[in-house]
Amino acid sequence: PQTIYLKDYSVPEYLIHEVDLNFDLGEEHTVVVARLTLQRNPQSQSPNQELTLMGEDLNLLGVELDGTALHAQQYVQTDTSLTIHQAPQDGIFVLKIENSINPKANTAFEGLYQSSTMLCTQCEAEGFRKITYFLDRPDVMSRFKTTLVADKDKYPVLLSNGNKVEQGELAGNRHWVSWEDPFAKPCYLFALVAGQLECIEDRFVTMSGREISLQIYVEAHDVDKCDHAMQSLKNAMRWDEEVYGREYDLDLYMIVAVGHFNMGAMENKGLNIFNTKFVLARPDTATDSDYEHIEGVIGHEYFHNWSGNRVTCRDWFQLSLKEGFTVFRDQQFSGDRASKAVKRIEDVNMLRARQFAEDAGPLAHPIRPEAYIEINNFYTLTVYEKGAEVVRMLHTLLGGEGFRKGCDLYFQRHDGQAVTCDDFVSAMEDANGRDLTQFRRWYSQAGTPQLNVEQHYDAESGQLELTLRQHCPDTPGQTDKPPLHIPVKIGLLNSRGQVELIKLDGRPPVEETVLELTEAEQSFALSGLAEQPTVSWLRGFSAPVIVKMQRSLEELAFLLSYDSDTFNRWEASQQLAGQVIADLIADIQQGRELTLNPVIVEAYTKLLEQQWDDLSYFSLLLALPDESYLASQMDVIDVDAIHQAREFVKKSLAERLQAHFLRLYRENHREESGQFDAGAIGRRRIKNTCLHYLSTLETGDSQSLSLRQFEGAANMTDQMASLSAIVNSRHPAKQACLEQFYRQWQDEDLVIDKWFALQASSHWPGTFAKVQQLLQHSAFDMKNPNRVRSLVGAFSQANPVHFHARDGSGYHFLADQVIALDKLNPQVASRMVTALTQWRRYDDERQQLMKAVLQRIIDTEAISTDVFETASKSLA
Ligand code: HT7
Ligand code: ZN
Repeated sequence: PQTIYLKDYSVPEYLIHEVDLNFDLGEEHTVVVARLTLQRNPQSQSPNQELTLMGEDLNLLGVELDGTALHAQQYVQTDTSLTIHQAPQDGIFVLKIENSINPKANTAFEGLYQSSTMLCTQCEAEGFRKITYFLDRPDVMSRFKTTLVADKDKYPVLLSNGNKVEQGELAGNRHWVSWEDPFAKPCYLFALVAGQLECIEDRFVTMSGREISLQIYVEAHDVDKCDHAMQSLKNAMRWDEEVYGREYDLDLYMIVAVGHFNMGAMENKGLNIFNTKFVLARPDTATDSDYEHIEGVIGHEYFHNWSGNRVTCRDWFQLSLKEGFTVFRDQQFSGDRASKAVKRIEDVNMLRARQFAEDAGPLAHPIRPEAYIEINNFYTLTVYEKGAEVVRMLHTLLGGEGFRKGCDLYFQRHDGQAVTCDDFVSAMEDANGRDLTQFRRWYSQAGTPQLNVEQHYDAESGQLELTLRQHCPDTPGQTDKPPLHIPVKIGLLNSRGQVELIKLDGRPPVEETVLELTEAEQSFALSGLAEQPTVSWLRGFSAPVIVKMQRSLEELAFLLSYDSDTFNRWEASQQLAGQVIADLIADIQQGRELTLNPVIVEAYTKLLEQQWDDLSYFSLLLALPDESYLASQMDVIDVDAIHQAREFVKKSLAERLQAHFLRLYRENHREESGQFDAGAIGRRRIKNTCLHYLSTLETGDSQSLSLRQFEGAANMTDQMASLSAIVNSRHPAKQACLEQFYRQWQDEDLVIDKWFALQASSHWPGTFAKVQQLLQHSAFDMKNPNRVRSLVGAFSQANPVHFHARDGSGYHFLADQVIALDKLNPQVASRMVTALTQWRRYDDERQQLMKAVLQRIIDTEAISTDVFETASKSLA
């Protein structure tokens, strides 16, 4: 397979000003007629006189140039292209291309495909070339006019980008609708939808007084699950006006929910297409976390209208330009909507558990990659989540106002353009008069920097010297990396746990400051300190780095009690529990008897005896670090010891603090069904945290507590939490509850996904056999990405003990599924392979087993380039 390099970028040889598309839609046979108005790009230096358009899986029916049919000698067709010889070099010309496609046969869900009874498109990154021949690259921006023709009964609703301009009836019970998008856009933002859909409507009045019609399209049985998505959309529209001064530009904003979708959602201009998972919610079918994700994803796609659509990417290496920035914007939005502290912790938790692993493994790449085989493999945690952290660091360095000035300049300068990450940083520099040359290294350097911090207090002078050293480990293709520009936010605490002011470089004293680390080693002198303070490092997780420092359990308990930074307070709880668990892991490995360190019991008791306003935050303080985070702290991951040690701590805490957990449970247990405010969410969260601890006791009382909650649950959060407690313990009603749940929800696909995922991620013995049985279940469907993720994905990515079974059965299972899935959907198959990429982190035996299945995948005949790239780079 061919590798594409950023260094080879050159401007397009031709421009396409206008695109007039006509679709005659049928599920197995759709005819596409494209009239392209082209011109040679005056900026192109290429001597090439040919016009090469990209196209895949297309059946070409005819080509005309300026009204004259071309004969077969005037063009050449390959599996991936159509080249017109002697294309006009001067002036505007029109190319008419007619081709047919088969949406029903398209199980890869790129281009035009069928989902249930509807037809829909997914064009990012390179799906448009599966619809018609085109210059399928984001720096070719065109105005689109689209006419859809279809059977009236099968496809009563016909949608595309922009505004509906005309419609009419045809003979044979057919009809047509024409759409026009006034904004030039790259073809990856093109969309069409046809189907039997119901529409939920609302309106939004923009800050300049324009009325926007908001429409959500779903299948009839889902009409009662759209209220939250609609409210989220209105919240996002208002928020973008208030925080970024950005207003929506068309008169219509449409969202369509589809059941078969490779990712979460897609920001097509004026016509977003969403995975149903990120639209549909009713209190009895969706959990609080589903509600939060829906609001986040609706916001994300809406925010793309500016950060992605009005200003787009020059090429796919710049993907983080739109994705990192938009994730940062959606994180800010969700933080403003609920609890900033909780949102930040959840985001960092995910980043550290998953992106840090990616950055330390064989697939590590900079947020702006330099080479790829298959661009779909680069929609990664690094591009999205680390990309958002890089934007957040700009926000930290420039301050809120400076960052906003930079954004305003960026949008004003580049509106209607396809630009680069460098252009984004330049706007930040120019708006703020700052030099960000060194900061730009974050875009090109892979790997998670490590920060060593030291402090030296001199009682005589009252000075505290802070010394920071940075080092970024080698990653594939990158060694000896130069230092980065890292913002390190700090605060000080005195021995009574109060804020100690920071006096640095003669500046006025402040409660908190950002140290700008630019050298490999750098010292900062803080003055006027009567006693040695405790430093609270990297507040709010101000940079995506690993801080290396030893803290005693007592020091961590002190920070857990007194740090005024909500992130670092939680961080102290994680490190404290992490250290206790790490000691137990060592005990297990040495065959020693296990006893619980009383420090953690004291720390938890203190937390449990306090009053908390933000109960969601309180539950996070009580949550033990995830197994994946604990694994990231070990040189050689020992999945069994991690699991055993963590379960031991959970159960021991439950035994010692049973009365507290039970009291908290009772105080917060209400039969609430439809409440989705911070108070109700917090109550459910803390209550279910308590239930989680109590269920480890496996007493008659704890079992009836979870069973009672399961039977009386008035919302999905409570129902899932209790079912999870039951499934992950020796509960006598386990099988009955699982059956009852299935019977109750068999007609709700998204709930059945939860049912699969819960069983696939259970740590209880016998899970692997269960997963194999579930693969044969009538509700399992390899063609549905959500179902695959909920069974194969949950087992391989959220069930370390069973997936990493010593006999390699989990690895073989995954390889079998990847190979089968690859024939249908290479994109999703490739994502499943990532569960195997961390093989170097395990013991020798497991390493051999994982390598062998990766090799088996690579050696499979006709394996896709998607899977080939992920598997072969994993082994490299
Ligand atoms: N920009 C969208 C990316 C996306 C996508 C990429 C590859 C294949 C399928 C896809 N579906 C959506 C989503 C987003 O980040 O907003
Ligand atoms: Zn996005």
